[in-house]
Amino acid sequence: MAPPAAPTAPHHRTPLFLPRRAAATARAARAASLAVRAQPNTAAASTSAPEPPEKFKPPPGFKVPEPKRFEIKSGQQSSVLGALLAIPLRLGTGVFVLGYSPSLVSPSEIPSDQYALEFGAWKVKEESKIGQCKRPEKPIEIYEFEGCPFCRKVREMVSVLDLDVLFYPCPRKGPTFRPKVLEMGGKKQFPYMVDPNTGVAMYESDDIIKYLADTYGDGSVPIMLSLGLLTAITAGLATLGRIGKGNSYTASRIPPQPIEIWAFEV
Ligand SMILES: N[C@@H](CCC(=O)N[C@@H](CS)C(=O)NCC(=O)O)C(=O)O
Repeated sequence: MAPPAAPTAPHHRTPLFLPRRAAATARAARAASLAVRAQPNTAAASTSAPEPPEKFKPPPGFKVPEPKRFEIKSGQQSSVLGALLAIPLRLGTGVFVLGYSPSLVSPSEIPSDQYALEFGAWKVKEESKIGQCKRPEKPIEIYEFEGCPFCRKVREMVSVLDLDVLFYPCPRKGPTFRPKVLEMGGKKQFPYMVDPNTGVAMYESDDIIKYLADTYGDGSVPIMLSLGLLTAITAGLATLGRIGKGNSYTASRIPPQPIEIWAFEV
């Protein structure tokens, strides 16, 4: 059964780069729907030719937007600057996927249908280990909230492993998903993870990170997520620039479908 609709993460993070939100929320939904569509129709298969693969189409009335220069919306500069504080504190842990390695190559080394950054006469070839890692069939479910440093650690690991995740925002006093965590795990503590692919559910950020690394990575955990108290302190300081945003519940409507956000935790 499809998981309940999740409200947009606060941001997700609303801010474009907020990973959490990494959200995954949407990606999870997308993965789930793709997984369902991928099921062969055995009855039809025996009597008729296979159906052509479904094509992705823009919604009716969609107009391709004009490319615009990057800019920060007026009035949002301080908000973005506050969020950027996390980058030096966390050394950009969630920015790079597992085994990321860029190299400058001759343009002829990049297939013509593949995008690559250009750098003078060179192109940037980007490689990672993710292609060799197992992918979850159904999105992993994570109950958490933005201002929680332990949740941030898990969101960084989600980014490192490039996972589809259904995030359930659980801000303080949040009436929607908090009670569910108490029901499922026995206590209101965040983050809480449920992996519907394996039936595993757990609290404790370090345990979740290790579980994700072992199950969907190569078993390694980035150094900035392995430093114990120092990891917790820097993750906590990284949330300071957001001055408490994403901690408390604001009355809201739950969207009928999970919101899709493509992002990563900086
Ligand atoms: N050792 C736990 C600590 C988790 C924790 O203390 N989370 C806080 C939020 S930052 C919490 O659940 N507080 C109770 C609440 O928000 O109701 C971990 O690493 O996951």
